[in-house]
Amino acid sequence: TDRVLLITGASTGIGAATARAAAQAGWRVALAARSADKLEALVREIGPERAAAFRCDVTDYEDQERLAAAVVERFGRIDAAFANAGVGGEPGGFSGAPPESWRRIVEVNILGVAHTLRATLHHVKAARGHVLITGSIAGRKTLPGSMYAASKWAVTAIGYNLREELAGTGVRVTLIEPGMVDTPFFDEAKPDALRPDDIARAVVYALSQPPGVDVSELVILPVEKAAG
Ligand code: NJP
Repeated sequence: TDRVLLITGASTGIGAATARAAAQAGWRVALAARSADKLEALVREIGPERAAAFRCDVTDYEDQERLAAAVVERFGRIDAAFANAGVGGEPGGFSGAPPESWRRIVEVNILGVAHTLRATLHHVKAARGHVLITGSIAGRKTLPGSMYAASKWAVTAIGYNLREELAGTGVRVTLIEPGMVDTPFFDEAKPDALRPDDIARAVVYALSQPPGVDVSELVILPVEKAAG
């Protein structure tokens, strides 16, 4: 296959692992994030015939339009878009977290995803392709004081509403909902969490289905350790 997968948040963590796994599975990968140096290193690792780097801030819609155009110029098409970029919150809850941290969360996690959809859907529809979105287990349950979880509830709703919008177009929509994953999302290592590869396999699984098979949601959790 020479199908093309665009990944936002591709510089580290889940996005970078997905780039490696999808390239391994035969996809050409367009890697988007703000850290151009990390993207370039990943392109060198995967190989410049199968991967290309695009600097993009997902909060800036114009930037995402430029991204989509640049990917089409480079690879000729966008078959699948993985809206994966996201940021975490700060502690303190609604009683104490800095309000600026909420703006960032809304801009990246909610508007960033919507921008990616708006900029790429035209191309993905033309390919009768696939949209994947990184939500979270936090988008399905309550977490005390968490604006991050609230943003992921919004992402869950975006995934469901997008699915309805795209009904009958042949475009598949997959919501990826991880539990805790050991990535630079956290300041410290998380030895009991999932690995980025664990999520990358799920993404490639959804992408690899026959055309008639629509994997709508994947919840992937670490096995809980026994108490005591
Ligand atoms: O985190 P990390 P993950 N414009 O920090 C990019 C969700 N999730 O892989 O721009 C464009 O390694 C950033 O790149 P850069 C989580 O909510 C995680 O864990 O260069 N890109 C980097 O590539 C998120 O939606 C866990 O800084 C921007 C990437 O986003 C997704 O998984 C659990 C950007 C973040 O990579 C990937 O997170 C869960 C911007 N403005 C859901 N801001 C978990 N780790 O436990 C950031 O349920 N990025």
